[in-house]
Amino acid sequence: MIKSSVTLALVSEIKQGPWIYWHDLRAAIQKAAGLGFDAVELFTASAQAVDVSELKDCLAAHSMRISAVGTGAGKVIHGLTLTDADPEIRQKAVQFIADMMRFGAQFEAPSIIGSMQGNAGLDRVASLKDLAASLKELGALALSLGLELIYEPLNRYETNLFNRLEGAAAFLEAEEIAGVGLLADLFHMNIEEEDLAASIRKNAKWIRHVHFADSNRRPIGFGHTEMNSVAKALQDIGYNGYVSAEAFPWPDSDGAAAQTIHAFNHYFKK
Ligand code: LER
Ligand code: MN
Repeated sequence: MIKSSVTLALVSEIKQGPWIYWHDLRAAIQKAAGLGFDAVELFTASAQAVDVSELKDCLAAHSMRISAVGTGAGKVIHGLTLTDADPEIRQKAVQFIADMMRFGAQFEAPSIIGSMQGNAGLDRVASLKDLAASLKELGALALSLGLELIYEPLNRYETNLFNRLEGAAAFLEAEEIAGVGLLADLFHMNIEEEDLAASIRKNAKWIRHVHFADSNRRPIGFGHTEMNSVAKALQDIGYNGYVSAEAFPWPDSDGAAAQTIHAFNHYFKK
């Protein structure tokens, strides 16, 4: 069964971005549970930013789960990426992600590598070699934690590494990287893919998580992405992970969350 999730940003330095709920962990979990979401996806400043037992209590009180944890704060706050030219920075990036993975694993939540992938430098072959080495190490860690790591192709304005599911899947396969699957972010896909549903079908075996956002990154229903075929593709491939709203809080957090669960129920709870 496909499950619903909504994002929560807890990084005080970041004031805007594609997250539905902001800053208040307890209030967000309570509101998300009230609307009927299955889970919350966390964007935190670091692995230490959230008190584990407090979060566990809060989730238990509302029968909620953590769908995934984002690692992007490593780049946004600390300037770390897996493809930096400086090996010391790459090593710190791996460490930051590994710490986030251990944090998430306490909630059976996989970690996402989005902006932490960085960009290929002038020597693309060398950058891809660095990326493969890090993903191998982190994929092995994910498997040892009983999880998989989720790698996210981003649109061309955010990375020059992999913009489409197909290229990322071919890379993981060619490099024999174990323990790493893909994230299908419908916003990035709307920019890069020819046909979202066809790409989902073609790359079905790699998809571990979905970011649920419309063409303009507002909640689904507030843009022009043709969702019927996307929802049908996810259902047809037997996807049973989370569809997680990583969208702007438009018109505001509560309105965005309400629209998202309305859209989720419409497309996935028929
Ligand atoms: C992260 O999930 C994402 O989609 C990126 O656009 C954030 O930089
Ligand atoms: Mn995303």
